[in-house]
Amino acid sequence: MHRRGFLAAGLATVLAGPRALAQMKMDDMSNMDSMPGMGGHAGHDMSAMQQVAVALPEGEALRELPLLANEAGAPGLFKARLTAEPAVARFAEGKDTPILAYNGTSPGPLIGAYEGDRVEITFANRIGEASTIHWHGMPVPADQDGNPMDPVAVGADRVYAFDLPEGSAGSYWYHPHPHGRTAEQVYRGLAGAFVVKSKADPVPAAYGDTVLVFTDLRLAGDGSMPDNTMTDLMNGRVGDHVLVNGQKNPRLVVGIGAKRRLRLYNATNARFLRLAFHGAAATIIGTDGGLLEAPVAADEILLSPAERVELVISFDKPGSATLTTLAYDRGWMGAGRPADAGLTLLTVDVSKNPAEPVPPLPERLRPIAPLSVPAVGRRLVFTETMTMTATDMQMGFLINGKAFDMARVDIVAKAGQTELWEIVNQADMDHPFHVHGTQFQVIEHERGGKVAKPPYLAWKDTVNVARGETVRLLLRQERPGQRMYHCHILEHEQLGMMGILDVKA
Ligand SMILES: [Cu+2]
Repeated sequence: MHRRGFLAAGLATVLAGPRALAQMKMDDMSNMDSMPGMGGHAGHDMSAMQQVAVALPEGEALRELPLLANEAGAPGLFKARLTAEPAVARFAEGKDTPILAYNGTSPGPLIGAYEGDRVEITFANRIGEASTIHWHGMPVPADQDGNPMDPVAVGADRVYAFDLPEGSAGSYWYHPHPHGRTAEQVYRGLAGAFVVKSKADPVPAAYGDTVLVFTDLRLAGDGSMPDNTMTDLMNGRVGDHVLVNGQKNPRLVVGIGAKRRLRLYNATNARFLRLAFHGAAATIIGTDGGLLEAPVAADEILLSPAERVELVISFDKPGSATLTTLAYDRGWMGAGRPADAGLTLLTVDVSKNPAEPVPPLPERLRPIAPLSVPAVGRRLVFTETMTMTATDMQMGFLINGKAFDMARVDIVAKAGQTELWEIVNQADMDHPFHVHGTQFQVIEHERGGKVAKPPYLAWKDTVNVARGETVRLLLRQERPGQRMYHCHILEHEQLGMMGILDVKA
């Protein structure tokens, strides 16, 4: 066996070599063979990047996400059923797209509950392979958090039950987290938003509360979703269309002077969204784990995979306001870097008719207590490797030199103890770091010897660690049990960039 390991630094050179290209083509061809009905679609292999994307209709009225109905007849309880099953969506005219859906829709239904509520959700797995539901960012017990160690078998039901603590209001989400199948189940459609609300919300109700879930769709000529290619496994899957609540560039109409509260979710597998509002002023009011202490004006926002941000948008100019993407270089391996700048994700028509007057945004939103002196320090180093044999090429995505092993505990921690985590990205791509079960506070970014503090204190469960960057954060797990931490480019998580944190009581 001829087997060699390549360090990340050598990766680009190796990919440019003819042998690597040939191997990747072979790999994509075998993908195609396993996909019935693919017709002449060339996939996204390295030699066929000029493929024409299927056109999607734009400019339809923005659909609000369907709400998951609460079946509990009692106050303080949220009870419902989420069934994951195959469904058919119509993204492009005349083309049926087989997808995976929660309760028939993708994104899944919006779950809205209040701080203090008890949540009991029965998950019915009808997708034909094991799955779980992970409650991304939520302070739920470890055995209710949909770990890969707790699969829900094909055809089985299981109840996820947890209490939403006071102070937990925030923009969370839910998605599968089964061993080795997360990336595919998510890009095929399984993801939804879970908003925990506070009964004493300082943001004026007149702003509304609109959830915008970004997903990333790739369609073959026949309307089906192609399997992941080698390029997708390396970079994470980036599709051809960024959708908002399942629609391409939908339209919203407001009167001049209106303010809108928007919760933006990056539910894509791997697309980095550097966002800007044109024609309207954006103010950040919250992050993954809820409101900031005070609003912060923002010209642009980098929303890496799995991150969320809460905005208030002021529509003070008549005409068309748009939410668009700006260029962002997150490190791309090989050919086929997607054109990520200049996409219009949402268009808002601001009419000359004045909106009903609304109260101003309060100057203070809520206090955030800074996490204090850490008792323990940890260092997690992200690297990428590639192994080539005569017949195969495999990417590896490692933390501290190791690929994920479900039978191995990587870190043992103590519940209630504050820790300093240093996430060091020595790889050639950005990797958004996520840890389950809690919210953390980023205290420092370091790059090229320069240390910068974040512009505001915030609760986060996902933070981008740019290539060559070190991010330092303070973290405290309150509940015992095993937690996952991983890169939220789901293909990277699947290829090893994940570890297990065991929190002892
Ligand atoms: Cu990654």
